Amino acid sequence: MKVAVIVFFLGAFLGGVCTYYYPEIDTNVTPFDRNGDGAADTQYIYRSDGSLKLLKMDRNYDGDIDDETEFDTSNLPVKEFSDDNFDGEFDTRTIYEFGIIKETLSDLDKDGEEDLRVFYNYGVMKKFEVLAEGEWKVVWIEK
Ligand SMILES: [Ca+2]
Ligand SMILES: [Ca+2]
Ligand SMILES: [Ca+2]
Repeated sequence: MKVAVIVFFLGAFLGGVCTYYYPEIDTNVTPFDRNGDGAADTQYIYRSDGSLKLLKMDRNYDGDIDDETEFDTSNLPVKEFSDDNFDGEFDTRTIYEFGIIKETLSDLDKDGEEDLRVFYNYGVMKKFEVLAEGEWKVVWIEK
């Protein structure tokens, strides 16, 4: 009886673990060659329900991914990470709201800390802020 209970919980636990990891394993990766040079430079990663989960791009065709966009289950972008100096580290983060760009945070001097923020309203640039001496300062705002 006791053994059966333990086996049951062990089974439930393993089932839970497998369910937890399963969607990651099940994701379907489709490579694509945007510039037609014979080398894949784009990957579409789909969820098991068929929706797009991630779009990974090698924008400068050097073989390394430098842009990753995450999508919600309606195929709308949620977050994007980009490596804008192509050194292998993401330095810009873009946040989307209802599929439209809302905010961009960049590490311009590449010291690991974000120092530029750009705000958007309905996808239109509205405000620039830079981090100076530990404080965010508005450098441009739409009048
Ligand atoms: Ca290519
Ligand atoms: Ca690249
Ligand atoms: Ca970088």
